[in-house]
Amino acid sequence: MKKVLVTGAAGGIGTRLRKLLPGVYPSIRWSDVRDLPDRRNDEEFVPADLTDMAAVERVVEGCEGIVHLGGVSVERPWEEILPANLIGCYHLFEAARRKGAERVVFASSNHAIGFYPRTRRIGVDHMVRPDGYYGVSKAFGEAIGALYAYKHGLRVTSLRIGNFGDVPLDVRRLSIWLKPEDLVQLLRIALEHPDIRCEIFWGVSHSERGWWDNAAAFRYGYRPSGRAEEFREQAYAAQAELPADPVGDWYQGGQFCGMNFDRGVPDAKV
Ligand code: 15L
Repeated sequence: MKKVLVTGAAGGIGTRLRKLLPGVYPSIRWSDVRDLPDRRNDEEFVPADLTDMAAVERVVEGCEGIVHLGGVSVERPWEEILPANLIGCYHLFEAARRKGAERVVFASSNHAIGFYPRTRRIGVDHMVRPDGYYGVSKAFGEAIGALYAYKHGLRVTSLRIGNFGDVPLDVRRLSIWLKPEDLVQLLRIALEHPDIRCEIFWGVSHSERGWWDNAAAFRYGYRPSGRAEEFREQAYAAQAELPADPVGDWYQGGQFCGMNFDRGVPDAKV
């Protein structure tokens, strides 16, 4: 990769990647709508609002690989999700096509499938079950990624990220935790593996209680170093402080599932 662009660089994952990626890729352009916290002089930063096509084209120019973290990263009203996550995502893929980028890694989310119960083990061939507008936007991103892969020749990987951080924060996160170094491993596969055309990987470290079949990522060489169960006790202690959530505790998407929940099927157990 001669040059890698990372959008959404001011967010939580982007901020961590600013520490982890420079040792891997010598030339990285960081972008966000807001300035980077504690930006260093040796970092290339190009601001861009994802709703502005011309700005997105400028930011993509000259980049071979793109890691698209940009957009809203939690459940929000549709009026906020639409411009940032759907229109912005279209702009990103279309700019990548126009400017001749080779690869895009799309930061999808477990919330694209949040309405599967925790009793189910699922793969990437199960139909999406978004647990909110945010989850819908991630399913959209995966779909438009596939379009640009098969119609326009981009190499596209969607990472359905579980929960990124140093430790699993609660019992649900024991099943979906992604250690930062394991994300870097997945990004390297997505940006470098010669056989990638269009893939969905689960962004999750090793979990004995995991819900997702990550065989595709393993086939490409993914070997997660994070082991969620090592944090079992602290995750259970944190869980004990949380209120019970009759909807969220049942589903993989957790509390996002219970937001604005009415006439849903909490006891359908499917
Ligand atoms: C996500 O997709 C969010 O970006 C993050 O804030 C967490 O809510 C995470 O999922 C999760 O499910 O824990």
